[in-house]
Amino acid sequence: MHVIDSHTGGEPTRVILSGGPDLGSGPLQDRAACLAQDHVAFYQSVMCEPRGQPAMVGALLVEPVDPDCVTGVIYFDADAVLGMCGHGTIGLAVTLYHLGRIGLGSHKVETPAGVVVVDLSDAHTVTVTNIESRRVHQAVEVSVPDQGTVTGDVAYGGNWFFIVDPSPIAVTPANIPVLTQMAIAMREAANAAGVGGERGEPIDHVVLQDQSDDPEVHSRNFVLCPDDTYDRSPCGTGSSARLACLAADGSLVPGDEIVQQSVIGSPYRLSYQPGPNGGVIPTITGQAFVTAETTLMFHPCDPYQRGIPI
Ligand code: PYC
Repeated sequence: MHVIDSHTGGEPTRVILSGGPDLGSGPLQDRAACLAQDHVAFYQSVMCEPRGQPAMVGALLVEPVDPDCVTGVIYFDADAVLGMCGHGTIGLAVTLYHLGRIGLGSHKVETPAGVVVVDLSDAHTVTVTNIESRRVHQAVEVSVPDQGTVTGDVAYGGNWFFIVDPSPIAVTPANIPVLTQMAIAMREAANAAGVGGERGEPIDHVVLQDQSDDPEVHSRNFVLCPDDTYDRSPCGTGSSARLACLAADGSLVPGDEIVQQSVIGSPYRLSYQPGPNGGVIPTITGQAFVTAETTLMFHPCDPYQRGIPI
């Protein structure tokens, strides 16, 4: 299996160029459902140690349905298939440029959540124009064991987010283990209480927002991913969901740009335009760097051919 690894603001992406499963030629949502149901062993073997690493997101290249798109892509982590992935899309664009498959400028990419646009301004810097994002519930109260009542917004940015602002504790690297446990408990409590999307979609990510001491930085976030790792980047889909909340609150006007930092301090520049359905069309600018070109091998006698289960 031929893969190229990159990181976006510290968050790893593994683009699978060949050797992935055949998911047919239907709509990408159907192909993503097929990956989730029938190919768990594939995505765990590629994401889990010893071949993968914590927090890694896979990007399986597939034929797009829309011929205007340079590729189709289905994202996944060690635990779940994702609707969309912002840092992964920045990593994908930089990887395709590295391979000479695309040039600088604007290109469309098809994801299960819809068509997004990547704009490469240099070999590492990419602006993603995401699918329309929206807040669906404001100030939902959830009773969380050992934390009491936690209040958060439910918003969609290509994945489903429970966004808590302000975070109950400071968003700092030293607090990552505690933030992780708190966010896992919030996600479990929200899902147990039936808090989620309009059609009962479960919460898959939790965002904890904090202020920044740096006047150039609007805020810092901690983002919990489905595989219980934290996003090293500020999370493109989470930032999109957050932009939808800021817009709905009237706290950010269309076109104004803010800098959002992750818990490790890596930045995205964010802005939005009003969407056609009452939400926002987010733009996310970040940088990615290719880290490795690898051929993964899966020996039939290898006891960890399928990875170490998480
Ligand atoms: O950047 O959208 C994102 C993302 C989702 C999960 C990890 N990163």
